[in-house]
Amino acid sequence: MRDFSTIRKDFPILFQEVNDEPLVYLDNAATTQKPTQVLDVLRHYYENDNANVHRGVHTLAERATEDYENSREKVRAFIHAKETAEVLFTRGTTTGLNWLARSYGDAFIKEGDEIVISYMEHHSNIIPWQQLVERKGAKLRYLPLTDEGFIDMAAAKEIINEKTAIVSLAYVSNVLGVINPIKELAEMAHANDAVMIVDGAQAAPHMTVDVQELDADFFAFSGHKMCGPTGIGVLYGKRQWLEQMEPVEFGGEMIDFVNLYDSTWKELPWKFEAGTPNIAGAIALGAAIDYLNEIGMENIHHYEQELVAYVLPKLREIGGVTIYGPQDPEQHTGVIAFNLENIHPHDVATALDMEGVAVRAGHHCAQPLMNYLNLPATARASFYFYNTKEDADRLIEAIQATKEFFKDGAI
Ligand code: 7TS
Repeated sequence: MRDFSTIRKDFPILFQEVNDEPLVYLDNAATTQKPTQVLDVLRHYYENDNANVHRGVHTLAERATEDYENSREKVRAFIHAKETAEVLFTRGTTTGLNWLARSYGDAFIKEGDEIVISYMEHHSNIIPWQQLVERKGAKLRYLPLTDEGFIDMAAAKEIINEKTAIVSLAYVSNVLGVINPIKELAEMAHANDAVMIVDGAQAAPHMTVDVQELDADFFAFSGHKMCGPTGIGVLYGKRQWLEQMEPVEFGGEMIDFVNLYDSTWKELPWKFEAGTPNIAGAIALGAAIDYLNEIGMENIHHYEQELVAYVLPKLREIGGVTIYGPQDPEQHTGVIAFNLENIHPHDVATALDMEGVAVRAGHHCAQPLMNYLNLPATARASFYFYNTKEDADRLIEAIQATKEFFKDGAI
């Protein structure tokens, strides 16, 4: 097993000063940094193998195609899918969820059907469904949350019913730090002949994902939140659904025969991948998966939980800090949304940046959640496995300094 104290060395970007202080990067829920192992693969690909995939017979094209398809196999193993035909490369979680609303939605959703999401969803797991229900005369319903930010399972039993056609939920919240009981919710969905769609953007980078064990019908995630490049992501779907769905985009690469007035598609997964794909991105995502596997997803999860158990009590000790989501560190992931009494979260984030500590402030692309919690915004520190207890200490010190700075009502 890799020693977590030396892992930082793999991430060159972390070794810089911001505002004359060593950088502490705690905005990993937005995007993660990239290790040299992934950067090297990107550079190696463009320096040695760059060619278009699935069309050339020349050596570079064969190499590029092989690497691209090997990467699909790495993704399959990473999420424990049955076959590579069920692994579609996308631009990211947002694209995957939009494809589903278009493709699955257009094929299967009827007037009067209900689509169930929750109040904690990211906008990319809300808006595509708003658009779909409008096109179809269907209805969008929200699962309520408990005070600590868990899905209210008693309410879920009522809301997920025979009218439900789709249940689409985040596995891990990008604000509250909760892990949702997807397996149980998938059972509720299936008992009502609905499909279970999982927004895995904040889960795939941090814990073992087994789509078969969860019995998810679809699972979307982004490469850039798990040490891969931007512009590459994955949509997993069970073959039985993907076979029945139409592609969302049409053009090169995805066709079998093109006649003057109609065409036929390639088999899965290629029928969904129109145009030249993000070849380098997919290959680098494969390298990111190799990198994560070498550390071990279980180890990553445990290490991050250790960091949370270290930082949450210290945050609470500061006084005047409200922490959202579960109060028990064991139930809280490395995403920690908080507010400082009487200080606007944007001022908190700016003050922390002055200390070299990068956090996000705002609504975190979850405006319905902010309204539900009656909050204009929060600050958010989000940890990854390359963060350390020293990073946590720097965060705490910077928050204390911020509190001190604003104590005379300097806002
Ligand atoms: N779903 C969740 C739960 C997310 O956290 C995000 C991005 C997305 C979907 C969209 O992913 P994308 O890669 O397609 O953009 N979340 C955040 C965030 O919390 N701060 O910046 C982006």
